[in-house]
Amino acid sequence: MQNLIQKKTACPRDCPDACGLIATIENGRVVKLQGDPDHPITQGFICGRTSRFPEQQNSTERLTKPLLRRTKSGDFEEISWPEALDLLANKMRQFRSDSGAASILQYRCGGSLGIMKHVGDYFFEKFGPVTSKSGDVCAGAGEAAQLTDFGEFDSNDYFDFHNSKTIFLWGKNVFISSIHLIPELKKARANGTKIVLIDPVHHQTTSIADVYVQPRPGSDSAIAMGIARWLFENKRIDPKAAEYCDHVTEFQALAQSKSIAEWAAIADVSPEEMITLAEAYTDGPTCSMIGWGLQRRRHGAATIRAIDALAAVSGNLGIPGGGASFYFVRRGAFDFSFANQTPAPRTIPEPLLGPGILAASDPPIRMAYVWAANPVAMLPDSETVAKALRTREFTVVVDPFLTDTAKCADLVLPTTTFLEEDDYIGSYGHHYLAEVNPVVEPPEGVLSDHEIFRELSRRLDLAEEFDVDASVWKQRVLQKLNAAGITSNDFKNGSVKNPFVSDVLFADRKFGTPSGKVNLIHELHSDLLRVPAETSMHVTALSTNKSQASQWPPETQTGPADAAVHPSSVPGYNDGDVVTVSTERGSIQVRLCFDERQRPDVLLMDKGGWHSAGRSANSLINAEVTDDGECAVYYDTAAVIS
Ligand SMILES: Nc1nc2c(c(=O)[nH]1)N[C@H]1C(S)=C(S)[C@@H](COP(=O)(O)OP(=O)(O)OC[C@H]3O[C@@H](n4cnc5c(=O)[nH]c(N)nc54)[C@H](O)[C@@H]3O)O[C@H]1N2
Ligand SMILES: Nc1nc2c(c(=O)[nH]1)N[C@H]1C(S)=C(S)[C@@H](COP(=O)(O)OP(=O)(O)OC[C@H]3O[C@@H](n4cnc5c(=O)[nH]c(N)nc54)[C@H](O)[C@@H]3O)O[C@H]1N2
Ligand SMILES: [Mo]
Repeated sequence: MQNLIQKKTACPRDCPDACGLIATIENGRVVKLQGDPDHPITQGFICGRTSRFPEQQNSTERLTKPLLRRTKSGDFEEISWPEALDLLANKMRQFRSDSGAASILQYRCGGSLGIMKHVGDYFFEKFGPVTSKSGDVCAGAGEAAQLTDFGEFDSNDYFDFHNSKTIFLWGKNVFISSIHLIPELKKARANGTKIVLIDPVHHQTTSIADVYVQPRPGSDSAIAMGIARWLFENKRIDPKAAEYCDHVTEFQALAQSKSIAEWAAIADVSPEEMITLAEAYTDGPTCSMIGWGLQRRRHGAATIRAIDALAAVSGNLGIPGGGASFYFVRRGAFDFSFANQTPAPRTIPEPLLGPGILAASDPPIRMAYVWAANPVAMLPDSETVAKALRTREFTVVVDPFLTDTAKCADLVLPTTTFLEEDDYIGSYGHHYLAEVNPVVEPPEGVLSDHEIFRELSRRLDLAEEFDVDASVWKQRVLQKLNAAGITSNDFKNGSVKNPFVSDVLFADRKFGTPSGKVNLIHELHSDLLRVPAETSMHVTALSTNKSQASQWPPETQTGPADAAVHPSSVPGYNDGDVVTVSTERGSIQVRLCFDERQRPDVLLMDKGGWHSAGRSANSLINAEVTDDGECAVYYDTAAVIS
């Protein structure tokens, strides 16, 4: 056990838990990752996908040389960094002077939630600004909904649910997406808190739920309305609701426009289940923990608004143990006052990236710079995204690995992993901030995103601001915290709690809306007011504990992907059959896995399968935006089996 050293860092992978990590290093290689026992959320344990990450970190699949395809039909060849950076800088300058900076698109997603990645966005702002994305495929609908309702989106303290009598998990699989909630929810339950799970997909979180209902996908607004109707009928509405909510009368009229049985029918639950839910809801304080899945649907924003309204009229906002928690303010403690001074000349809604690039004109998108993202595998309509990137005059992809997206590039730049990064993170699942430390050196020939921008800045007359060490930017983003008495030293031994948040959000019942009151939803789209005629299966590709989005070990990406279905939805087929799933977007082969616990209208897959291996669910998914917030409609594409 000699030569082993341990260093602390934090995990900037796209996950609400944003863990504190302890890396064990042997001869310059990370050999083990563990949870930091001192981190208040991590409490010493981490997920399988990240504890296994050292294999990916040290794998021979890591890119270490820039790769260039000199002609569209040619193969990649290794080139030197100076050649790669000169070429890239020349292209950027050329497109900007010929067609304007709008002819360049920069796109990044969840490869790292590091705060320093925003400095990269700012680099493109100062160079251009260039075309960028609008909306958010991950959480856009829920964020837009809560902005409309409350004027902001944040949550009570992470541990506040220990004050709840009832916890409603609206479409949340904590066994995959928030594993550090598992012991805490178990503890709450042991102390008498009731846990209610509402999820069309049967999964492991049912094992810690006292009540489980499995409604029709996309029907949570009907559940919220059914519960609200029961609350009005049984006089369980907060008598003071009108003092801090607008539209109480109209909301009541909407909830009472249908009977409880009618709302139950829309949600495909029994009236008895609806009443059980309503009774549980009134046994408060009741905290609504709203997952991210249910808003990635056509009416995703309205869904979250209905849940928000229920929390408001029942008196559950602004009290310990209450709340409608969708998101925790992640970046708010960091200072970005220098950025976002000049708006992008053009934006493309993120879910429509593929068709949007192809349709853009005046100027067309001539160049794309994709970093910390794998849009071919992860955005809807994989094939169109791939085509859009392949057909640009110059596409650059920056990634540690040769992903589906990198394969569409003209130039691929190898970059660092989170174990080689120097950064800060916040979290969208709690209020702790942490420092990301380079625990090892990157492989020879690999530059961090920051170093790439630094090199480009020298070639693009931006050196004065950008040719500086990462530490300079890290100081700059800390200015707001400094003013609150927190310095970089406070991060050295682990996490720092965001000093700008309160334990109970909206304790004064003042909201950031124009009227200062909650803006209750009082209209629903006609689709949400009737039992849908269509009953076909919908492709539902969800997070899996085996990977972070498309970041799978390559050996897992062979053969047809698994698709779990209820046997009754595929008459004539057997468990294990390899079949074709087709949608109006495309088709792929899958292996059927029968699961009697699932609804017949759901075809369940792992998210993040590789397009190049024929395993990407997104080659089946329509590119479409949600009712608000430009989130992706990931789970509403109907499929047939043949
Ligand atoms: N291991 C692992 N962890 C991850 C990720 C990963 O890829 N792998 N991804 C990360 C990312 S990018 C994010 S955004 C987070 C959150 O990642 P998500 O996977 O979005 O997490 P959940 O909030 O659990 O939301 C998924 C749940 O929503 C449910 N759902 C879908 N539609 C509906 C509906 O109409 N109604 C209701 N009630 N429920 C519905 C699904 O059945 C599922 O159980 O997790 C992160 N954590
Ligand atoms: N069908 C379906 N599709 C989905 C979802 C779903 O539920 N169903 N979930 C959606 C959600 S919630 C999200 S957030 C998106 C996620 O979409 P993405 O963020 O595009 O997903 P990843 O596959 O994690 O791709 C991130 C890439 O960044 C690379 N990377 C890691 N660190 C760095 C770094 O420091 N710098 C650079 N340059 N690269 C780095 C990784 O190697 C990886 O290839 O996917 C969405 N797609
Ligand atoms: Mo996400």
